[in-house]
Amino acid sequence: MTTRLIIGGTVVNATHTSLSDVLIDGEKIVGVVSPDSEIVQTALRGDIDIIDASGKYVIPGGVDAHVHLQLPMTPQATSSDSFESGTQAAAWGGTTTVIDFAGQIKGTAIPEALESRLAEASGQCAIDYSLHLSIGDVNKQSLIDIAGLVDDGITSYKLFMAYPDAWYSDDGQILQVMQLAAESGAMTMMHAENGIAIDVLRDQAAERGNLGSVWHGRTRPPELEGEATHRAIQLAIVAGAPLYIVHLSSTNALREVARARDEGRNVFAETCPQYLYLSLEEHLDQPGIDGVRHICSPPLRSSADGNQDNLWMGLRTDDLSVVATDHCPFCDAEKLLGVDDFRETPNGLGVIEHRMDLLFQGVRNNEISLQRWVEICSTTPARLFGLQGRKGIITSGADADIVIYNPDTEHVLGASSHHMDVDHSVWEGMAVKGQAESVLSRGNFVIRNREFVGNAGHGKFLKRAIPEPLR
Ligand code: DUC
Ligand code: ZN
Ligand code: ZN
Repeated sequence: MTTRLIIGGTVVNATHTSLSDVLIDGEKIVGVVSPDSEIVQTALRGDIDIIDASGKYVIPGGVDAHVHLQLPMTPQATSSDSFESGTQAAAWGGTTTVIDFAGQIKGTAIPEALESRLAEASGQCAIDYSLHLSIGDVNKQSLIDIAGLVDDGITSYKLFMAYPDAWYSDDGQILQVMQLAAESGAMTMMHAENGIAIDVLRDQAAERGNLGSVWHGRTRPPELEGEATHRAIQLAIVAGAPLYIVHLSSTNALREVARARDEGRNVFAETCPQYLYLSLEEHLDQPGIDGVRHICSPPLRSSADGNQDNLWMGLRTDDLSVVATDHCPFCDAEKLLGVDDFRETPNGLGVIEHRMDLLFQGVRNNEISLQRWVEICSTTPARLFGLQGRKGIITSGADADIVIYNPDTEHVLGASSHHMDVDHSVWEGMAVKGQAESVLSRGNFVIRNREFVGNAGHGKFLKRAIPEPLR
């Protein structure tokens, strides 16, 4: 087992920042100690790998709680990052844990969905990974199967109020699943958009010949995200279950979450970098390939009402608890399927590599504090999804998932330099300051001084504990 000592850095946890050295034995952190402590002096006299982090931040590896690698979104389009390429790209950006999804499509069984997704990921990942379950068919048998999921370490599942022809669950089905979650302690995640109303708007737009990419946004108005978020919260209250709203994009939905949290409910929400930085006017409302590259669901929102500013504020006030990516990239050939009809575009974009850097710009711009950056990108997602104590924290006993982050490195995001397996970037030309310089996963270097030294298969499947959803 290798012993390593990270010296000279500023250790940033969600709760405090300190000038400490970090001692690693094998896969675990065994000490976060003062540089002049006896333990450091003894370690320095031994056979030890010294990592100099002077002038850098030493942060817990990022936990991206929402990604879609090699997801067959439609018969014609599978998200372009594989488990191998996507987890490598995540590591380049300072993320050391990803949670993807196994999907139970209508008419299929949950155990098979899980088994096949686990087989796809096995041996491919450069960093640790886990799976939520997307539930597309709530019936008698699936309710039995869902109840047993926690024993397999799957302690969270996603339901959909959108997509009536595919993933949709009605309110009764949602309530039943939430009742199970209330019993088991699992976390229910919700895609909160009113899909029935959205489908009416989409049909009406198409009948009028409104098929450009901006109509993807105009037919999914923020009111229908707000309404669904409200309804999901009420159902969770009735069931007595905690609730996690995924990919929250609008002020309308944020208000509903804030109100519930003000009432003391165990309601949480994640937003994504694309909703913090990109907008309907500037990015989605473009002709041709430029527009369809920005189609994701929920859609990019208008900036006219200060939506992005409100989301940053939500991160400050803790009404938004997590930033995940919903990484789901498609190459231009797949995106072009919808260039004449937005409804044919596979939804999603690529961001897994850039989440930590994009949110660090929020620190630089005084939108969030350094500790809050760590909290929303690592510590809270670990806690809400049953990885508390293992991931998202630099403390004795935790996995040695650690990033040496250089706050002074300037770089420009774009397709020629990124490691995501997608042939364009919605972040093209964006200049940022701050970069993961070295990345350790369970004590092993994945990135060392901006060189990839990891391997597919290092990443282990994480069976997760019951989440700790207390506010
Ligand atoms: N929801 C997701 O979480 N990801 C991709 C598309 C969607 O609707
Ligand atoms: Zn969704
Ligand atoms: Zn998603």
